[in-house]
Amino acid sequence: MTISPTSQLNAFAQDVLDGLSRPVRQLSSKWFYDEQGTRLFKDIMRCPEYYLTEAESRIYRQCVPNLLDALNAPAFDLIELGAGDGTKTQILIEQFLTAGVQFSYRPIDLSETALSELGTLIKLRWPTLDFNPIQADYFEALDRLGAATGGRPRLVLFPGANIGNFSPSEAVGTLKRLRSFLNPGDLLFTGFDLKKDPGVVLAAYNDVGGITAAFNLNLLARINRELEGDFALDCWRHWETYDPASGAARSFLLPVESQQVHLRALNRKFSFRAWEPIAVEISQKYNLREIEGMADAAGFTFLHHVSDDRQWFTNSLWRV
Ligand code: AVI
Repeated sequence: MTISPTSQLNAFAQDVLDGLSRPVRQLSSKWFYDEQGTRLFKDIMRCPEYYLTEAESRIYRQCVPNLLDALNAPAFDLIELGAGDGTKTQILIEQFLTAGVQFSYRPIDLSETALSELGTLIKLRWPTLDFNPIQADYFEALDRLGAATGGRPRLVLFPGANIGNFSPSEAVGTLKRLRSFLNPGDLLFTGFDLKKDPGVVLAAYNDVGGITAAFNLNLLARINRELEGDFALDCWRHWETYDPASGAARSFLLPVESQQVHLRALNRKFSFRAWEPIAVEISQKYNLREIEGMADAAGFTFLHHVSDDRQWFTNSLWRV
């Protein structure tokens, strides 16, 4: 298979080509999540060092009265951006049902596998729940949903510190765009990882089992698989940095020796010097004040934060 560099380049190929051609090489973390990457990310969420998932689950166990109070409506639409396996959301669903409110559940995810697994689970647990998944990227899905809700407010969940995988300025742009799809009175509940002991952050992205390393290296393996690349995977190392001033945790892939990589499907070769990095992910950490400033910059009204007891993670509730 040869993908023509002009017309038929798919989005992945185009992104890889652009990213590897930059003076400081870069690959987007959005490409981590092929089947293998999705499996590895599930394993990361079970790592004892990766505190984020458990912290947000604890928040979900306690935030429902706040959410219902802010919604102040007998019925609403629950929209989830990046639903994944929906484990945490089930904590919310259970409590909404116990509270006797009417709601529909619209998870949005790019992964068909994730949504169909979620569907099986939901149908089994709550067969009568109004469940309607959308397989698309966030904005395409919101566009498809349209503005008309029959007067029901929407509660949009943006879980898992996914917003941290954008730089702060990209995050504000994304949140502004998100707001443009919502109606006055709609709510956005976003998970943010908080600035904390740098040792705790670094450990979360450097688990002793090496799962994060395997997750990041899978991106090169994916290039090998899908673009007929020949990255010598054994020669690459995962490297994590954390800058406590900016709050940016960054992941890099580094070759231990110089090498030339041939992407046969693109008919392109890339030379790497030893230890020349490829930047693959930002996982931005914030403080509460910075988050409130983002709400403002994106045109939302900040309502409140629900944080875990260690103040490691927060879910911030904003209104349009
Ligand atoms: C999905 N995202 C919020 C994760 C994070 O923490 O940035 C992705 C991840 N990368 C390495 N470990 C987890």
